[in-house]
Amino acid sequence: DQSNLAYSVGMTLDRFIKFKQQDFPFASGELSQLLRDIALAAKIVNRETNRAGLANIGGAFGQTNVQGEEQQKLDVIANIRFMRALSKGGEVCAIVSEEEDSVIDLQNSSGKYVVAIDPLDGSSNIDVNISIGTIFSIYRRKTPVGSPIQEIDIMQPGNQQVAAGYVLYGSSTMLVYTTGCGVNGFTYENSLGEFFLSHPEMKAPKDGMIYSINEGLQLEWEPEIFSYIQSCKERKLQSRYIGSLVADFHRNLLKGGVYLYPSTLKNPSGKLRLLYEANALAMIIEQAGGKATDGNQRILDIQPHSLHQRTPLIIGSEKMVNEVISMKTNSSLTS
Ligand code: P6P
Repeated sequence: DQSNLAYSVGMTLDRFIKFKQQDFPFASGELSQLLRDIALAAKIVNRETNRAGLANIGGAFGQTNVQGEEQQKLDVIANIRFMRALSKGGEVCAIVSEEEDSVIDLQNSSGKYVVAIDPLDGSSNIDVNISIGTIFSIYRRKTPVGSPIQEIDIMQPGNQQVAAGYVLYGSSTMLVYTTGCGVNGFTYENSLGEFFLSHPEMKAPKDGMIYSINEGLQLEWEPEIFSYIQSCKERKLQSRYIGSLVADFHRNLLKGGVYLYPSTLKNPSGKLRLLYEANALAMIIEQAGGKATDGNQRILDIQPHSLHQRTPLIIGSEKMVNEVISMKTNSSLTS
């Protein structure tokens, strides 16, 4: 099939980026370089993740991050690695990271791009050897290159992304990304130190048999979420929830399904972060023919107001997301 062909003809990420740059006649190669910088950091974090159990770096680091969560050593390492790769690469002027209280201004007078990143999402799964992931969004700065970074450069809605992607450190490590011309998946070949095109032109099935939600929070769900999950059970759909967003998202993208993290009593705006989790996955799923909403509006249209703001997230196969939305419409009509 195509993936074996791609592997056999050695379509590496590097070759693919170069090949795809032809889609952008005016491209100057800076975004291509930025994507390579991200892939390099992913290779390094992949190695650290695989060694976590042995090198005793999987345990809690004892410090807490801006989210007040116990910071795992790998979180710290991943954040450092991606920060270093992005600053050394020379294409980035500012970074928003889950692990940093405020915007990191790289003082780079020639950097055109702003990156929002969750260096290692789902890090509570590290110690139990469950897949974890990196999620990233890439924006062009709005103010002139070389001028001071301003809020308008950072608080951009997801519909302004020039690229978005994730790395899944799982049974194999994959890099999946889009630059607005479809979604492509690359699998890492450890022995060669290369990502190979394994999932060309990924498409989200329009419908699916899988729903992913933390059922433990059922008593806190809004009525339309409760109704939708009830309907899933009546239709004997499969419940699959790993507790690692990238892993749940990736499975649902490949097989068809919907992931929901609605508002709860503890997190009235949901738990997931808009800038460096929801926006990237929303761009990917739309490019693959799926949908992403906060229950009221398209994720990509949400105007951010703060770095670490949360959003409810309903994301996956188009038909399934539409069913959740229609539940909400019905419940608001009948209430
Ligand atoms: P809960 C991991 O902490 C994470 O950010 C996502 O990766 C995951 O989908 C979600 O939170 C799990 O949250 O409340 O169900 O444990």
